Amino acid sequence: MFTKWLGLPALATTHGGQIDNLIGWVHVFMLLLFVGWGAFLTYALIRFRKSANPVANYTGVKSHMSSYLEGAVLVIELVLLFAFSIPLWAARVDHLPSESEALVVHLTAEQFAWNVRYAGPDGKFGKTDIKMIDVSDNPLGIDRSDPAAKDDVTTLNQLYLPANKPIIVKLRSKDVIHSFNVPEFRVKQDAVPGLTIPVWFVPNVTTAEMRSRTGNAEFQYEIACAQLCGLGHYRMRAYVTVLSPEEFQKWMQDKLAESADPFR
Ligand SMILES: [Cu+2]
Repeated sequence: MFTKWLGLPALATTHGGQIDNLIGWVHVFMLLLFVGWGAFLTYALIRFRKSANPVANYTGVKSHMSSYLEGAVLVIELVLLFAFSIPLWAARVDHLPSESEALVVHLTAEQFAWNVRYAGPDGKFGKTDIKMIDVSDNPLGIDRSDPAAKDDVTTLNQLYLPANKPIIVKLRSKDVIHSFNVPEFRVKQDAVPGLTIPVWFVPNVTTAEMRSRTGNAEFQYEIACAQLCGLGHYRMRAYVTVLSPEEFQKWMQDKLAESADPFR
């Protein structure tokens, strides 16, 4: 319900609703606080105006109302933190689905592009070597002599995903801090040089479905780099295409055939 009220982007992952609920409840409580403090300020301005109180009152307030109110605000904030935020954070960050049930994708950010890598049919990512990095031919330095690397599939700025399957994106960066942000997935995570950071989600609306839902035939999920990462930051965007599991299989087969025979 909050997704509509707050005008948030359309939802396209299973956990997205929880994030929107949290954002929504924070808005509701902040609205209550705003109205409450605003009313108190107005009351204080009128009640303690100079003309009604020519002489200072040395006794001060005797009621404990303000302490109770502050206690209530504290309780609400603790509920937000412990009942909503921390469990949601734990579910998103600590409890990753097992890699055998998920599709693992390596996503390596660099100035100013997103390198996508799939393990291929063997499910194993082949070796990489920094010495083999070639900006135009082999941006990830994949060692193709490693048998596990032979069927690895790479793409540039195009992330294809199957719907209704847990996806684990392993984020890396080759140079500076970038950020993986797909608004419809309610996912945003920095890519930090030297670290491999997993992000997981289950996309549940295919690109085709979203196109018919929004009535926009050109709709694309977009990765917008969410950290100012250099002069070319504005053009560091990539597209995410969510396919049905069968379409994804077919896409993967085509990619494999293409890399086996690049001149076909
Ligand atoms: Cu960037």
